[in-house]
This record gives sequence, C-alpha cells and structure tokens, in this order.
Amino acid sequence: MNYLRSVCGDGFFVSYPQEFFASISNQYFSNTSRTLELGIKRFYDGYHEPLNQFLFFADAFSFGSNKTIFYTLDAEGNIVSENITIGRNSVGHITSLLYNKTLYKFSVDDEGNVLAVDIQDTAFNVSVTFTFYVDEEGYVITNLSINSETELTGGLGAYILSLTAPEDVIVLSATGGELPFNAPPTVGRLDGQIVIVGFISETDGPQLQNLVLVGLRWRLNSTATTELPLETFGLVVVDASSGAEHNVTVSSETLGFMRGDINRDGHVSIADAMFIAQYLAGNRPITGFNLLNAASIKQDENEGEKITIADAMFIAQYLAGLRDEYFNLNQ
Ligand SMILES: [Ca+2]
Repeated sequence: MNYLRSVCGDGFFVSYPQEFFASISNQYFSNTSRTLELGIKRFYDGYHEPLNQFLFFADAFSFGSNKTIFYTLDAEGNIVSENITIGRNSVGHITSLLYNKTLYKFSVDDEGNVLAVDIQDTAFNVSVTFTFYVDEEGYVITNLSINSETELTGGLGAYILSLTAPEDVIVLSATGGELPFNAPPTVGRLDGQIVIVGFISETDGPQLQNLVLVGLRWRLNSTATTELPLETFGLVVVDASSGAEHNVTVSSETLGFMRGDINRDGHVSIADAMFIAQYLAGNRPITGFNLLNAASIKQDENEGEKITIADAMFIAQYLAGLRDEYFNLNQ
C-alpha cells in the first residue's frame, strides 16, 4: 500500500482509509499528470498499486461520466483544472485516457487492476528512411533508419518496427545498425507484415536522430510486371531507462518494388539493362536507383543478392521473349 506517505508505516492506511484518500488527493490535486507519470514509471518497475490508485482517483473524479478532471498547481498556488476524456470497458473500469495528445490504454483484470499499459503518442512523430547500398561482399543492403525531434528521457533502449509487405518480399537476413544497435535484430513474419525487434543491454540509449537500426538483405520473388508496395506500419519505441513504451506516429516513403525496374519508372525496359551495365562499369552512380530491383533479377545464393552483369543479361533475354516474367527461361 505504500505510495505517497510511506513514512506512515505499514498498515496505517488500512486502519485509516480516510487518510489514504486525503493523502493521495494531495498529490492528485497538485499535479495530476505527474501523478499518472509516476504511476506508470512505478508500474514498469514492477509496482502496480500506484497506477491502480491513480485510476481509482480518476474514476472518483469522473462521477461516473466519460470525463475526469486533471489538476495542476502553478507556482502562484492557483489550481487549474482540465476535463480529460476517459474510456471504459463493459463493466465500467477505466481502460483509456487521453491527455495532451497522448492516449494511455490500460488492459485491466475483472477487478479493474491494470495488467498492461500502452502509450500512443500522437504528437511523437518518427520518420523511417530506407537507404540502399552495396556492402563489401557485394550484397545489396537496405538500411532502415529512424529520425524524430522528440527526445526520450533515457534514450532508445528497444523497438518493434513493423512493415506491411507482400509475401513476395523475402527477408534473407538482418544485420545490426549503428552502435549500440549493432547486434542483428530478430525478424519475423506476421499477418502480411515483416516485424523487426531489437534491444540493447545499456540503460542509457541514443536519441532518435538519423539512427540506423538495421540493415536488411532481402529478395523479391515477384514478376517483372507486379509492383510490391512496402511501407512502415507501426513503431514502438522503449525508453532505455524507464522501460516506458511509446506507440508513436510513424511516417515513411512507400517503397515500390518491381523486379528489374532499376530506374523506378514503372516498367522493365532495355534502359534498365543499360543502367546496370553502366553502374557495373563505374560510369553511373547508384543514386536514385532501386538496387534491390536490380539485384533480384537473377537470384543469387541465400546469403543475399548481388548486382552482376547476369542481371542485365536476364532483362535483355526477357525483352527478347527468351525468359518469362519471373525471369525463368521459356521452355
Ligand atoms: Ca525501368
């Protein structure tokens, strides 16, 4: 039961429940949002009661409605109050709360005690960028980096990044990104999504400023006439210090994959073969090219895809009718 008046000793509030109510009211009235923050921090530390007590108060001040009251005591001693929208489950327990563009969602048990917290920060914007390059072994890598102006108190400690991707986009392997995220993350497939999960062992993480999280070696299994859209679906970032999870608003470009369409003009033509030849001869920079579209024409070993002159040759053979739209030889 110890929470705000731990000086009172065990059992005090059980014997004097009115004191318990008065004591927490003090905290709730002086700064409600700080009380919520403290409750969530304690929850992630494994102490669930402060958050349950907070929600008990939020419920008490709602008087059964779908609004509750948040208070802030300013430096002059004025109390400012604000109506906050709350959501309830079918038996009336509070399951969500919207404050300052942040949506707090609570999974609760039958008694209304919190089992899990999900924080969706609609004002916490993160952009995801895809960058192609060729590594020292010649494999095409796509780096995924994130960027945000919002700071995490303890820096980034873990993330779950999900991309919507057709089944024909295959992840062969993943490499780590920048320190301390240099260990390969775990990559999985779930309901039409590629889900990438990574974490660090430090309790002090980097900020989200052009931070490379992961490099992917992948492959396209589709045809020369199908465009495969890939985009960021969601991102959860976790504070390395507090463990607080933020379900952020994420934006990214949509990558339109099409096997063979190197210059991304929407179709496979002799120009694509020419660009590969010019790139391999060192006469054309890779800027603006979709390197995975080039590397996935002739498929290489399962460690990854390389761009070779065979890719250009396969395009020529496809255009001459010797190969089908999967770049397989016609019988
Ligand atoms: Ca093209």
